[in-house]
Amino acid sequence: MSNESLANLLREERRFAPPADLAANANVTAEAYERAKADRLGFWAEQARRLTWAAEPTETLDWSNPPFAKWFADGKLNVAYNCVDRHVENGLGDRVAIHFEGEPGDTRSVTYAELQREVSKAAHALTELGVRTGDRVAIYLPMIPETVVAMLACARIGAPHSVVFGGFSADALATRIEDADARVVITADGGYRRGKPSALKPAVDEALTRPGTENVRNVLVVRRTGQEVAWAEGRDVWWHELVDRQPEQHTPEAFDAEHPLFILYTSGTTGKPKGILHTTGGYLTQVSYTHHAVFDLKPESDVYWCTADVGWVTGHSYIVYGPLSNGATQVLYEGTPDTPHQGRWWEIVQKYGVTILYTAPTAIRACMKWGDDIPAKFDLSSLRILGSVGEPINPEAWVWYRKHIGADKTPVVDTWWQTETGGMMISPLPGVTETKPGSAQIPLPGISATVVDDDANEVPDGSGGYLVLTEPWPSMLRTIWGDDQRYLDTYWSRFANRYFAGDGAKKDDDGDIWLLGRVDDVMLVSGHNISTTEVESALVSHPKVAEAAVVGATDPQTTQAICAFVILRGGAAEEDGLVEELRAHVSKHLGPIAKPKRILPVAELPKTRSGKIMRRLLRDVAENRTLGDVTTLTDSSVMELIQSKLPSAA
Ligand code: 6R9
Repeated sequence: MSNESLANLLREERRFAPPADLAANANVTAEAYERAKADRLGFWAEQARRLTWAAEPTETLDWSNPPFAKWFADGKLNVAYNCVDRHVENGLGDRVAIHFEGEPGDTRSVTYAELQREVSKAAHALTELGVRTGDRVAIYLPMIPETVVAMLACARIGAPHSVVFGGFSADALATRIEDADARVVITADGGYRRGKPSALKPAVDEALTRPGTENVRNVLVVRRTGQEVAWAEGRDVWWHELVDRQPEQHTPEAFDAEHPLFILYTSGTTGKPKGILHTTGGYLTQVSYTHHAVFDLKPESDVYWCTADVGWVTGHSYIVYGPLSNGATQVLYEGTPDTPHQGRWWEIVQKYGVTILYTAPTAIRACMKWGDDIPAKFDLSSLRILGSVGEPINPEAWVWYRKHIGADKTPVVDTWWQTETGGMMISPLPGVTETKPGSAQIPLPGISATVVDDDANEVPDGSGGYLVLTEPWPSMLRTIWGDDQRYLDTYWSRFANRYFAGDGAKKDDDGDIWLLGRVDDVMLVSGHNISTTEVESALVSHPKVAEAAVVGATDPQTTQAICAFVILRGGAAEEDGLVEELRAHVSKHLGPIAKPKRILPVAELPKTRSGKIMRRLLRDVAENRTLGDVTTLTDSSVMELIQSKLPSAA
């Protein structure tokens, strides 16, 4: 990247104050920032007391061997006890923990008392299979209550889990099983997606034929769809046969605060996936606190719904560990948003009276594309807070979300964080912050983040650079599983004593932070660094554009030329002159330097399961190269569709 900081092109003037009643009753007020600033470690020590410890920690942070952190190191606790048992002991056993909604329409409500029995039985079952404290368990399941039970059962016996997306291939699963050296795989016959059963077990069977997976002794199989499965006698065990016959009581053992809780693999653009390691006490402290603060959770009255897949870190932190440690009632939905119709999500909000909704910009843009009339058919008046995560949210999508889902009154909290950060880091607080569409705004209380230039100097307000975290935080990754050197190289070597997040960012004139996409995606056009995010947001602000992905393609004149792929709204047809109109629109909003050289209307964009656009594949297309690794793509046919459109692009 050249020395010139990211161009600061986008201007956003809209502001939204917190609703007065929310501000008056907010869980966290402005005073928290002051308190955390005055005594950051004291602040986190106080948040750790949200949890129930078997041995209270006396030490908050041990940073004597940076960047290898130890938080609350002499404390002991059990995560499953904190997420389940203590609520039952507090008389909340009858509270619903999970309202499960299967894609075919089957439903099941699981109370905290039932969850305690299920987790206890599953913990005994894993022990019967020989799983011991410290052994790794791979989980490859659809979005069903057993997935939550399986994760908590692992946590209960101190066996770190490695959840692998149900959509990943046998190869991807095998690599992850091998890297973590898993002893047991928990899977299902299949799950429901897009109106039909889709199989999971065959991918496990295939993965276990690969070298490196020999240490898997058993496969525990949940029956979800009832489809035929191949069976390896002696290795495969039905969940309902093994788990159901176990005792309903199980004594949780307390583990060290730094005992490994889970490994979660991030795809990365090159090289083998990185196994991000999270531990127990600090992780649970931060996910519990941020879920309470950012969603203003009132567990006795709120119905919370995070639409993420549990195989994404968002599902770990904000379906399983954050909400359950807070005693929340939540919705768990198995399927896709448009099955059997494009109003399915809004039907679910109406049915359960969802008050807090947490989703990703990709889903919001899909809903924009389907049309405003669809959510308008449902009663969404229960909603009081809307959250966004996964990508920068385009200001237009933010405003649409607030207006069409949030009745133009609910705060939208745009939460920036990563698999590596474990929990939310930068976000408005719904009862405190005057929000700005498109900006994650300020570090949460207790979090230290800033934007620096190439030489690690903090940039002044109004300038762009790289996002860094300047102090350790409780839910930070502890290392990359089995590869401390890669941990140092990836996150701690770009700038001394700063965690390098890999994201471009800018500070606006008020000092608020705007995320500008991955640094690898930044474009260099005639000597200017231009963020893909800003050009995409300018395109999405055009009434005919629902979604846009922008890449820099090698260009003899300008180093890189901006190439945009756009999805038109509501199936708007591609008209003569539209491409010119869009180019002019970007030029007007951001300046001529940001005007795309090529704009290509497409039907779909390549995305990961967490909804992130895979720009590197689009760059391959734009530069006429053969495609790189597509194994983490949701739907690989999308690329064929895009390539077939290419000849008309120039
Ligand atoms: C939680 C999660 C992390 C990367 C991150 C950034 C992007 C996530 C964002 C956001 C802008 C937000 N990202 N949230 N960018 N605004 N609110 O997404 O984890 O899958 O590891 O991805 O996602 O680029 O670095 P993960």
